[in-house]
Amino acid sequence: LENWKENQSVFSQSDYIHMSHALRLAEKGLYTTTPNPRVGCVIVNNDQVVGTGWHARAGESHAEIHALQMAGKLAQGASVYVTLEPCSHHGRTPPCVEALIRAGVARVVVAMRDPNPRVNGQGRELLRQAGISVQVGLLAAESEALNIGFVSRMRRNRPWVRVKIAASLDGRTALKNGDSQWITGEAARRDGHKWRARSCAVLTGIGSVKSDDPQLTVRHVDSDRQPVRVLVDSRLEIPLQAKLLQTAGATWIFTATADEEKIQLVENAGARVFNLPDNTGKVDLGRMLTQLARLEINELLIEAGPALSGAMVLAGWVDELICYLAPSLLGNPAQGMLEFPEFTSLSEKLNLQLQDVRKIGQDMRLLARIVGR
Ligand code: AOF
Ligand code: ZN
Repeated sequence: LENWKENQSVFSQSDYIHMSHALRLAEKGLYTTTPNPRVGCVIVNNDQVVGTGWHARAGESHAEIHALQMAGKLAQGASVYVTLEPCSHHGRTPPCVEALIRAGVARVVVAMRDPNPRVNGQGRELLRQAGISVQVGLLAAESEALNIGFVSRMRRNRPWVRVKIAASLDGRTALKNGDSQWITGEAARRDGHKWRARSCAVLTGIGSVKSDDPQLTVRHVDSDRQPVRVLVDSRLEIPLQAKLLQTAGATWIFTATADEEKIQLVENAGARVFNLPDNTGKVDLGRMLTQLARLEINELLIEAGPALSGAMVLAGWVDELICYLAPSLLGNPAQGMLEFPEFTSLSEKLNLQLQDVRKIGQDMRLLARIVGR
């Protein structure tokens, strides 16, 4: 509503309604569009919705093309609401601006500029040059939130990184003897799979492979896409029988060893190996993120132990925490959430901004952004 007041000179209430509709359509691509953004489009002629569309999969038609096909001749003189600036480039598909111009639309309302450097304002420019009225910025924050990973990859050259943690109310993620299955209930675990399903990749560490032998696949969610599984394994210790190598799906392993023989064995088992050492013999986590962005990873979900999660958080690479807290207490000898070096002043603490708190089954879920020190 506040947004509407600010922009009311430009956008009408019905503009808001149609753009909200377009955003709802865009959301249908939550589990499928990656590495492309989630985009929706609504075409309105004489106050009637004559076309709707959303982008389903990279390589397939963009949202505008689906909506234009549905609208047919009624696109002539119509207003188009699209959650991302229409593309001007020849990617896997031809430019949407050309299709919009050909269809003779009168007005295009855009939620957000396309941060892709191949578009980035050019779509708007080409539409304007063709005499089409273009307005950008309606519900921009909502569209950006839906494409937080795509925006991060385009603007920062790294994925949007989330850390998922399941713990007891006193913040314990496993007993001292390692037992951790299960601390949270089934509803929370199902919810966790939704975060996997929308991610391009799920990352874990060698410690978790050794103790839990996870599959890191999406289950319990209606989605036919599996995220890439990423493993940080500095000394390349992954057993060849590990589920990460034995179950179908892509597995990428980041290591700090140049041991060609081991690398060959693991690659023969189907994984892709990246050797990215830092100067202490561990994987260079910052370069790993740049590499993941280069490989078109938008949203990265970390489901790892306290050492790797702690290192990522402390280095400032983590944007968001998804924390499930079970109504149970495990006491001090049990393991904590994140391994940090000792802080001797509270000024060293990491500060978060709570985004959402809710009950899921019997557990509690907190979403928080890491804002720094
Ligand atoms: C749009 N509408 O629905 C989407 C857009 O390789 P391509 O041809 O699929 O192009 C992908 C790029 O197009 C993507 O990186 C982003 O800049 C834009 N996505 N654009 O006009 C859409 N999904
Ligand atoms: Zn397009």
